Amino acid sequence: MDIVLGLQWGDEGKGKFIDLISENYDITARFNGGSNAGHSIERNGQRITLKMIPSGIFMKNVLNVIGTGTVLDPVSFKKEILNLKVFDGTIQPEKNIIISRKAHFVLPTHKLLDIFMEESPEYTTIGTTKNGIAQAYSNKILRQNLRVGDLFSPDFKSRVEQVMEREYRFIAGGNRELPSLEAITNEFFEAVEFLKQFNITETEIVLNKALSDGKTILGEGSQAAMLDIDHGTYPHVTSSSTIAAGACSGLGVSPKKIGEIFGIAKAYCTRVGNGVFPTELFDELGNEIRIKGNEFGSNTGRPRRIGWLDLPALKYAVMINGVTQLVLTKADVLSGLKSVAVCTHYELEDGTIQSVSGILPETAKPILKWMNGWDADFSIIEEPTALPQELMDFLSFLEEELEIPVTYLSTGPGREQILKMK
Ligand code: 2SA
Ligand code: MG
Repeated sequence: MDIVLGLQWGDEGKGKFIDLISENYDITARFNGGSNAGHSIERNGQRITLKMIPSGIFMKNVLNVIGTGTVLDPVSFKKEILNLKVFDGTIQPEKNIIISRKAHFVLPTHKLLDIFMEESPEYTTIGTTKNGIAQAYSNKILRQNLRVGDLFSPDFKSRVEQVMEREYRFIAGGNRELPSLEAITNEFFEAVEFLKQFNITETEIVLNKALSDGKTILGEGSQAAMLDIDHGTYPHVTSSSTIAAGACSGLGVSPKKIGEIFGIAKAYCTRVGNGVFPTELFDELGNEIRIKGNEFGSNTGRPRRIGWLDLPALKYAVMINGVTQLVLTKADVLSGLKSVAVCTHYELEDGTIQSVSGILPETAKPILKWMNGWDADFSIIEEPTALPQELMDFLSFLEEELEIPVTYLSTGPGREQILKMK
């Protein structure tokens, strides 16, 4: 099994890359997260953002797995499937998506709780996508949640109602305007009915059997390393395991079965939501990059924060994931700048210099290395040899620092705009 994951704070372009390489695999499998993901894919000049559906869905012969480590919101999933069918009428998602019995449900009250906690001064504001992700995962850890496979048990309805009533009461205490409990409960059960047309099964067995039959699997991560619940910039992280190890636990596949680990990084950094971001740009240049790079949340539309490439954080991400190949995206967005910066180290308050870090101390000063910028019409570049020398120097610098090869370079948002470098 190979794995694709983001190395920064998300939106590195995982969807596009998976769409490109998934034709080489028999199966793509999502191992973490839920409808908080936004994997953008372009087809015939049109763009669709996948949230829960694995990015291999456009390949007719690829089986798509929603794995055990994910949290599934049936209401959002139903909308996503209906939307996908409008986008491309030839796709039959019921035939080539299978769902883990052990994936956890996101209940409607989880989403209300997410909004409640984000807006209440009594909680730390994370800047979540308000999809109820943390609430579903925390109920899982508390062992109070319902799993997808529970929908087959006779007491499913009463158990859902019990949890929802309890959570609704908790939020309603705050004098807030809420949708009626009955309406959201009905909507949930309708969406659960819709879900029944999918094969809900022990995906671990399907995946491991596929591997022993010589089939190939691509594990698809959502969010990214610096948003990992354990290793990211806590508390401003998501609630799942976003790293390579999370693919093993989230899919039930042994670490011994892992081959290539593709890490996706942008030539600069972005992040949405709150949290530490040492290289953040607050000036007009940051704004220009945001607009040129279309850096707005693909689901929520939130403007993304922009900053220079952060090597100490990227080195940390490469290290904890064991990345074997780097896929660099959005270098084209920086085209035309006279010079570009990379943060190579942090200087801490006591003068210590740090070159690898997953903590990114709030008071650390980023030490920037300025390099010559590049300028090219990326829309006509079809070969690595046509790339500007300054960009090649930038790539060599990254390879030296990170000690891994840059094997793909994205040259624009279009599906074909990607170069195989090695
Ligand atoms: P959550 O909703 O509980 O997972 O939020 C917790 C933190 O994780 C961040 N997060 C993301 N960051 C970037 N992209 C994400 N997906 C969408 C996209 C986001 C969107 O691809 O554009 O549409 O706004 C994503 N999902 C979660 C989030 O910002 C919090 O910092
Ligand atoms: Mg995204």
